[in-house]
Amino acid sequence: MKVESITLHRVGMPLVRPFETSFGRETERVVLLVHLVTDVGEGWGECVAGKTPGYSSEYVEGCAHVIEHHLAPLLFRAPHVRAADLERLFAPVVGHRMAKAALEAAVLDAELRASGISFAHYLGAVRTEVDCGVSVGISPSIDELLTEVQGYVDAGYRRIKLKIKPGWDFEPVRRVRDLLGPDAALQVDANTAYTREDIAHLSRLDDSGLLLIEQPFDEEDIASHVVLAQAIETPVCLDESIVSVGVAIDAIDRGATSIVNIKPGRVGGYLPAVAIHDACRARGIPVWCGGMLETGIGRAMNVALAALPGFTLPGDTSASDRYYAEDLTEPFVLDDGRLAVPTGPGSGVTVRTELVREWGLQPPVLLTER
Ligand code: NPQ
Ligand code: MG
Repeated sequence: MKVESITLHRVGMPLVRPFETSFGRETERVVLLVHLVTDVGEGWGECVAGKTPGYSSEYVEGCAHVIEHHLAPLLFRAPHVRAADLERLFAPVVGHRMAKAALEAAVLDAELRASGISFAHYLGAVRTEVDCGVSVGISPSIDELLTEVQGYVDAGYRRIKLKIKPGWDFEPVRRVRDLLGPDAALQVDANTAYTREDIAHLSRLDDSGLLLIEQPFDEEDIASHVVLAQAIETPVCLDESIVSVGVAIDAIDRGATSIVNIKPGRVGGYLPAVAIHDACRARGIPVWCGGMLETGIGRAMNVALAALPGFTLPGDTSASDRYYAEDLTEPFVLDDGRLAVPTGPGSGVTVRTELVREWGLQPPVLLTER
């Protein structure tokens, strides 16, 4: 295909409740959307970067800048664009994986819509619905946490993930375990809030029978995760550290991670995400699909990815109403703790362009060749 124009939309999505993690508290999701017009049709992509560089080094304005000044020109200059060629096309730009992933998603969406193929089929899905988990933020009190968790249990979620940080860890986790009973799937995510000195402290989580502990240490600190994995019974799962298939294989070989969280935005797109899935599967490492508070656009594509055979644990692929009263596409609704994998061409969902316009934080930016 030939890319004719790229429009960048900054949209403010009010969250149904504040979402607090070890790195901050969000009340509104500021999201960058990419709308591509090509000679074969249109495509949409969603960028997972946050408003500030508080979670990752990438953030909305940084992504918009690198797309406008560095990535879009590469796309416009290419006579024939195919999603499968983008890693090579974007190689002159180092890093900036979330920005690259947003464009890859839009190219894939346009390409697959034009050929009548769904994301799920193209990526290699083997399921028509996926098991869903939910990520629960840090709460003002344990009582409020228990109320929120009970709501998600009642909604049917098949796995609960609690955000933890120093001062909010084994006590709330133990109380939620008591609420859920011994057989419920429960895991925790520290978002890099601990250090190697906390290993003895973290080992107290072993009493709570967790599925896994996600990313307790710095994203660049694979070594401390190796030490932790040897010291505790709870499986260690890396998220922020896994930025490429090479790092994934290295972390697995070194014993730093026995389960992997795959987020397409973090690794540069859906095709790199499939490569990590394949590498993990070949090594017997279970994977699950992470979440970045996506709107229906990113959610649709994540649900398709989560239908691949190696995704054997429930993902953070929650229903739309976990985060948003109204979604930018038709809503994803939980059915018996599962979401249906979209079957239509491309992402299979329709973007509500009137909402994109209404919730736009500034006028859309149209990019064309020169
Ligand atoms: C995680 N997601 O698994 C992330 C963290 C996260 C669902 O827990 C704005 C930008 C808000 C990035 C909130 C979940 C975010 C964000 C949470 C990332 O680590
Ligand atoms: Mg995480």
